[in-house]
Amino acid sequence: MALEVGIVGLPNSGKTTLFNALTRAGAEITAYTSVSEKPNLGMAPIADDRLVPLGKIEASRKVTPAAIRVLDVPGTGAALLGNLRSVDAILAVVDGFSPEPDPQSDRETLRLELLFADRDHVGKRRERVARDAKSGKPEPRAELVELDALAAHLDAGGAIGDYAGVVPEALEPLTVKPLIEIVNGPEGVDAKLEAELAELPEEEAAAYREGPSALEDVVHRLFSSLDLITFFTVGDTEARAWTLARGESALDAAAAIHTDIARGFIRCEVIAAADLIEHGSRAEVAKRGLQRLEGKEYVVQAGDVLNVRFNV
Ligand SMILES: Nc1nc2c(ncn2[C@@H]2O[C@H](COP(=O)(O)OP(=O)(O)O)[C@@H](O)[C@H]2O)c(=O)[nH]1
Ligand SMILES: [Mg+2]
Repeated sequence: MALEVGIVGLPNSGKTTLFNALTRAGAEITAYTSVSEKPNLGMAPIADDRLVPLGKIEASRKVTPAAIRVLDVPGTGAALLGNLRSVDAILAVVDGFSPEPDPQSDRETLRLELLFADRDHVGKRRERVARDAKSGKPEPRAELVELDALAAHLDAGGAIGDYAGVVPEALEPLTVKPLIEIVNGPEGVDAKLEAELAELPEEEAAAYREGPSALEDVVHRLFSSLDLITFFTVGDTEARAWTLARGESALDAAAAIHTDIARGFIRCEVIAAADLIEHGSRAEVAKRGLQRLEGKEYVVQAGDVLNVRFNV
């Protein structure tokens, strides 16, 4: 399952513009929130400057960056925000570009919208579970007890994030997800500029910018808040980057590539991408003793190039 992030923000804060910048999907931008607006779903490639040099070394026919699923929901109603329950993290867009932006006030409004959406969700789930509990089954009755206690905490002005009791797992509250704030404007991430640059060929966009893309910073913040790492697979067909949670094993990495590869896992050759790029070939890296053979339990390190030996 690819990592998934949801974009939230007040109307016209630039959510869809940021979505386009991240995914290059060219979704329609409207100055007003129209009722016909649908959630946008796309994949955002993650730039990594090691990928092309790695592909050159193995003469890979294709270079594939790692990607994140991005979901852009219009508006902040509880039902719409409910589409975000399964995301791993939230990107909160705050207007920093309009003539008199007020990020502090927008941030607070958005925080309350998320709180409200969670409260609404707890109430709805409580109603449903209460109906199920009438059947006398033990699970809904137990969850109802938990939900009643949580609802009382929320009614008393508390938030899910500061609740000391048990939060039923199925609830997936929005307010406890990692949240990365993006101020959209010249002082933060200029989403409109980035969306325009995303339409240009890579080199032209790079030439236009003075430094790295502001979107790279967004991705870095996402990586650090979710504690993710990148690993690579490099062969003649494809050089590819993948994401993994820090601490996950070579077997987890294999499963991210393909379930068959995980099932037939034998061993895994490991080289640091920096070593492969520096020495220019697997043979040269091996000669220097910089290639290792690891088992399923090996904890993958950021920047590892993995070659899983498997049989099916
Ligand atoms: N000047 C400027 N305009 C922006 C920026 N981001 C969005 N806009 C404009 O603000 C309006 C609303 O943007 P949109 O992405 O549709 O906002 P959403 O309602 O949050 O999805 C559009 O007219 C955009 O062109 C920005 O960074 N700078
Ligand atoms: Mg929009």
